Amino acid sequence: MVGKPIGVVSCDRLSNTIAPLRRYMDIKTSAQFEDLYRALLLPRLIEEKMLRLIRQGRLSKWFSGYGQEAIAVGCAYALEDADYLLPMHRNLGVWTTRGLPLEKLFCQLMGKQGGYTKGRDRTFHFGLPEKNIVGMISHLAAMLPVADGLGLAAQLSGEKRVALAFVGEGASREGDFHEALNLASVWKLPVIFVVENNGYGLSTPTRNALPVENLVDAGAGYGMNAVMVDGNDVLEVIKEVSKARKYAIDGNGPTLLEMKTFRMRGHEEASGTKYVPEELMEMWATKDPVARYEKKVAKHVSAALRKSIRTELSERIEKVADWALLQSEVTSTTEIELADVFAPQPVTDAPKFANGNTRDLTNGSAGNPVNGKETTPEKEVRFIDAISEGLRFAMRQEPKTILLGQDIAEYGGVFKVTQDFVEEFGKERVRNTPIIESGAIGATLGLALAGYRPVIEMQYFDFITCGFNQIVNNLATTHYRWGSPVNVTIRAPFGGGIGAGPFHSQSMEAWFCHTPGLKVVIPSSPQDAHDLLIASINDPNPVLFLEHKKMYRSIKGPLSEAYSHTPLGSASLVREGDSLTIVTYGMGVHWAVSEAAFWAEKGVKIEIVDLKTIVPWDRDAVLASVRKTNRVIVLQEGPKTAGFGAEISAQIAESVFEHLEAPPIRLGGLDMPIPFSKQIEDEVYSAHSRLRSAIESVLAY
Ligand SMILES: Cc1ncc(C[n+]2csc(CCOP(=O)(O)OP(=O)(O)O)c2C)c(N)n1
Repeated sequence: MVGKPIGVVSCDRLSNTIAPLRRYMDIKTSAQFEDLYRALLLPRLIEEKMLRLIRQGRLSKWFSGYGQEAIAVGCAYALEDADYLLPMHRNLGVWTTRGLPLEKLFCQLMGKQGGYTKGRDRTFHFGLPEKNIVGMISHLAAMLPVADGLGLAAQLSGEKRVALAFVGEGASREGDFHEALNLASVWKLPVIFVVENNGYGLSTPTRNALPVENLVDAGAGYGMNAVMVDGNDVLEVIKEVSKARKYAIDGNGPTLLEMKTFRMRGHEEASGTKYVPEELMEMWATKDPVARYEKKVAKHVSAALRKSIRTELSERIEKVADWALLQSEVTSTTEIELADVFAPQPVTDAPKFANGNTRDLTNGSAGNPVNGKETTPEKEVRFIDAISEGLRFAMRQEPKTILLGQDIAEYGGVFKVTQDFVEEFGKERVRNTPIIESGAIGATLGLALAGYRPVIEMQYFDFITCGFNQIVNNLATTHYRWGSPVNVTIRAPFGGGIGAGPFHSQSMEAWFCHTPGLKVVIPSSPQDAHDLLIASINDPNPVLFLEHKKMYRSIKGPLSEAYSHTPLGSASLVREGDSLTIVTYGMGVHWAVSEAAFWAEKGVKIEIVDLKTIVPWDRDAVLASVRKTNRVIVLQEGPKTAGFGAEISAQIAESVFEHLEAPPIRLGGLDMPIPFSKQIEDEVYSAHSRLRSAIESVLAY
């Protein structure tokens, strides 16, 4: 790679930017050594400036990478611009080496107007798609599975690019570390995992957290290439990352690089280093990466030149910092903030029809016995078949639709939703994952950021808890924090009534409704399941799509032979009435329909609103119905306390109180784990067993 054009870090006084660097696998000429010197020195000098600002009380918080610059700079330097970088809290050198305008970077670091996250997230928690940098969340190790997804995207598209993710040795004990390394190795993904072993995880020394002396020894356990690197030698970092990159793009899979270094400052500036023995600090001070590099390349970059570079960069930093400090604090409005929680939905999801049919739903929703008006032929299908068909449609519609899940390929999934999919779409697009919910969900984020639209199947909804962090903190927050849409659909068979006990029966949708940035869909009819699944996959936001497993084979209904866009967030009036409204979703719709038939014989007309999507939910439809009937039961299958029904009920009370002739009643499962015994589940736990008496009391009020 010698002979690539030379790039120089320069102060471009016109554009006020530091020019992006060029990268070399092999640095030989004096100009190249000078170029790298500038790259290494820049984050050091910015750090020093930030530390001065903290001492002056002009900056609130700072996570220092002082003494560790060779790692961030070396990694970014060794990669191509197309490669993905996933930096952590001590990796300022990633940003500077990728050539960000210092003005904007400083605004971000100081929380000023004009920063990358518009004041929505702190210091280094932001991604920059145009620079192929993916932003971290606070949760340690959570970005490692995301790197897998980016690597998978590169592998699927045949692009020669890698994803490099950083993690501290402390965070390497998190499950995401193990899940990510495992997945990358099994799928031979072009990913480089860089462990920055800096001696401490907050106050805990490495020896108290790791059962092995060297993390590279763990590489064998993942069947992975693993190399120990002197993390304070920028040339060695560049050499090893370059080798790992070549190894990855040649199709050999991931590499684990353990980079030994030391944290020379407190965990964050305010916390100090009292617990670190003096001798350690002194010993590592002798290995300072900037001083070492200066010594090593003295004959290429003279003392005089180094001095002038230092002066030039320092002056530039002072100037930018002074300017940034004068920028205004971030301000915004409710409208602006709420508008960015979700990526805007396209006006239509413009389906490319698999069979050329179209269907007009403007007069109502399909599968809706009251106001549906079908214009194309229908067939009678089971709930599960409608889901399979919807999924198949989405797969045909867009080749970037990728399915992931446990046992979903040849086996067809435990419920057989993806039976025969491998035959039609191939194993690249229908992928069995290891048993790693968090690792696999994290990987879907990477795929989505790279332009794919992954659909992941949870084997059972209950196991989604093992991937909770990725969903609520990573998928759901990304668009709001730094603007990248996250088109991921998580399918999950949920619900009880099948005698499956506490861990295969849960309806815990409420956990996810409390998570801004995530949509939650719960269809009750085959047609809705089909159409809403396609709409979910077309939606540029993370969507949790819950499929009631008891309904898979017990519920049948018409399915139109064509697809028409059904927007997320609109409810159906399943049955019209005037005495009482039941607002519900999922299995509750079927309970309500059979109960309404019973009351109809007594002349009581019950109206049923099927929400279909609970985030966002159709408030207008609910309130309109309650205004009409003046009595309401909100019915859910999951436990009553803090269930989603509580939200609906509260909003009814807040908004149409004066229309109510009885208090809004919430009906849900008992607040207890779901019992294995069918008798206890059906007759004690289930809300269904209490529906009739609830209706009686609301009518009698
Ligand atoms: C999941 C999670 N647990 C705890 C924390 C709080 N925390 C932030 S940094 C840190 C220490 C991290 O140590 P290490 O991974 O070695 O990285 P270093 O800070 O040393 O670079 C801790 C415990 C967190 N951010 N995320």
